[in-house]
Amino acid sequence: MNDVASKLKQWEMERGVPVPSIGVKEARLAYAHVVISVLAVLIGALAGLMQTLIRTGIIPEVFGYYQLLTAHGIMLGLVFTTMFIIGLLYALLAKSFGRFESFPTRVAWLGFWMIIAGAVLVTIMVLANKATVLYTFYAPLMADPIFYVGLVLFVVGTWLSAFAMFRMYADYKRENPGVHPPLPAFMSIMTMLLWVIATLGVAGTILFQLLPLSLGWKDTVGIELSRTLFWYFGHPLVYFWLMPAYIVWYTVVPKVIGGKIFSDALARMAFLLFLLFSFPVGFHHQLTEPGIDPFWKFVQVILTFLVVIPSFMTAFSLFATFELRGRALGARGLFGWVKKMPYGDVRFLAPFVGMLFFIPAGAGGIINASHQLNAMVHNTLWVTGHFHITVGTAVALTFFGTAYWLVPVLRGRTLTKAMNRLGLIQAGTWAFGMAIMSYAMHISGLQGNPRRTGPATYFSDALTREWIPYHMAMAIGGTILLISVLIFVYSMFNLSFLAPKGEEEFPLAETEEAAMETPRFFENWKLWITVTFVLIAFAYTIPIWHLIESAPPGARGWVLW
Ligand code: HEM
Ligand SMILES: [Cu+2]
Repeated sequence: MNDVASKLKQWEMERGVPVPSIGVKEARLAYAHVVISVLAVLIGALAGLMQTLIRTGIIPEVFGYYQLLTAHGIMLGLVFTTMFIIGLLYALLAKSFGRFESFPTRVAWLGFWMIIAGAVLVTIMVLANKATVLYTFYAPLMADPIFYVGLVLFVVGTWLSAFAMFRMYADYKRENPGVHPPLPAFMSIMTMLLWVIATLGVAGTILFQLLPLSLGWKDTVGIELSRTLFWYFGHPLVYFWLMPAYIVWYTVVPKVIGGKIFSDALARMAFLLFLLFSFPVGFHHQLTEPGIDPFWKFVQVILTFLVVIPSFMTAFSLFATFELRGRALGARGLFGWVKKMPYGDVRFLAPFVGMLFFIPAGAGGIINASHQLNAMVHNTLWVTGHFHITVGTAVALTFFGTAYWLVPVLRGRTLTKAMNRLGLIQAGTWAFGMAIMSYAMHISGLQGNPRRTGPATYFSDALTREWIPYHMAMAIGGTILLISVLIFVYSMFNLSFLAPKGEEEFPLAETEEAAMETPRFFENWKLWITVTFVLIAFAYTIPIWHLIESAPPGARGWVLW
C-alpha cells in the first residue's frame, strides 16, 4: 500500500464509515457487480423452477415454456456468472496490487453501466416475448434487433471491464518491474484475456450475421457458420465460468483451511494451459452437425482431451494441499486429512462440495466429448444434467461460498456465526436439490428424454410416460433449490446491511516454501497470445473456409413464438 493510499484509508476510518479491507473505490465497484449477480440468481431460479413445473404439468403455462427457458439461461448462464466473476476479479486485483490512486474508475464504471444497459434491453425483449431464442440464440431463430443490440452492449461493457483490469496490471508492472504479479492477479488477468479472445467469435456472428438479418438488411443467414462462431465462444465460455472457481480453489481455500498453496508455478502453468486448450475445440459441441468435415471434428476432439492435463494438475495440487494440511494437524495415511477439514466453515464447505460434484461432472464431460457416446446423449436432458453439476454446482457453490466472505469484505462488515450457519444450510440444500434434479436429468436423458422441450405428451406414448417420475423428481429438486436461493439472497442482504461493522479477513494463501521457483516466461503475454491464435488458426481456418466457400443456401430468419 503506498502513501496516498494509506492516508486515504486513515481518512475513511476517521469518517466512521464501514471500511472494506481493499480500496473503497474498488470495493464499491466490485460490490455493484455482486449485487446484480445476486438479483440474477433470484430471477433465474424463479424462471428455472417455473419452467420445470410447467413441463411437469404441475402449473399451467402462464409464461411460455421457451420464454422462461430463455430467461433462465440468460439470467444464470450469462448475467449471474459474468457479474459475479467481474466483481470477484476486481476484488482480487485490488487486494493483490494494493490501492492505486490511478485506479481506472471511469472506464470500469462505464463498463458496468454498459453491461447493465445491455442486460436490461435483453431482459425487456425476453419479457415482451420478442426474443424467445434461448440463451444460445442459434440461427436461424430471429429475435428483435434490440435483443442483439443489448447483447452487443453487454459484451462491449465486459471488454471495458477487461481493459480496466489490464490497466491495473500494467500499472503494477510499471511500479514493480521484475516482480511476479501475485498469483490471484495473474489468474484473474488470464481469465479476462480468455474472455476477450472468446467473445470475438460471438461478436462476429451477432454483428455480421444476426443483427443484419433481424434488421432486414440481409434475407438469409448461414446457419452452420453462425453456430461455429457461437461455439468458438461457447466452449471457452465454460472455462470463463470455471477459472474464477479454480482461483478460489487454488488461492482462497488453502488459506481457509490454514494451509498453503501447493505450487505457484504449477497453478500458473495450469491456467496457461486452460487458455491454450479452450479455443481449438468448439466442434465438440457440433459433432452431430453434417456441414463440418469429420476430420476437423476428430482434430478438435483430440485437442479437447488435452484439457484433462491442467484439470488433473488442479485436482492433484488441491488434494496435495488438503493432505499436507491434514498431516500438519496429525492426520496419517492417504485419506487421514478427510477428518481434519473445517466443515463448519461455509468458506470451505461450499467450494469443497462443489469440488466433489466436479468429479462426476468431469467424467460426464469426457462422455459428451466422445463422438460415439455423444450421439447417445446429444440434446437430451443428460446434457442439462451435466451443466447443472458443472456450472450449476461446482461453480455456483464456489461462488456462494465466496460471497459469504466477499460481501462482508466489500461492505466493511463481518461474517457472523449465524450467517455462517445459514450458509452451511444453504450450501447443503443446494447440493441436495441439485443432486436430485441433475440425477433425474441424467437418467431420463439416457432414456431419450429431450432437452429444451415444452409440455409434450407425444400422444401419451408408454415411453414418455416413463419419464414422468423423473420430471417429478426435477420439480422436487428445483423447489429445494429455490429455497436455497431464498436463503442466499437473505444472507447477502444481511451481510450487506445488518451484520456488525468490522474488518473481515480477505483469505488469500501463501505458497509452500518448498515449492519450485516460478519461471518468468509465464508472463510473456505476447508469446501466449500468439500461440493461442496459432492454435485457433490451425483448428478453424480450413473448416471455416469450407463453410464459406461451399456454403449451402442460407436460411431466412424464423420467429416460432
Ligand atoms: C434454481 C435452480 C435451478 C433450477 C430449478 C433449474 C432448472 C432448469 C431446467 C428445468 C432447465 C431446462 C431443461 C430443459 O431443457 O427442459 C434448465 C436449463 C438451464 N439451466 Fe438451470 N436450473 C437451476 C439453476 C441453474 C444454474 C445455477 C445455472 C447456471 C449457473 C443454470 C443454467 C442453465 C442453463 C444454461 C440452461 C439451458 C437453457 C437452454 O437449454 O437454453 N441453471 N435449468
Ligand atoms: Cu465444450
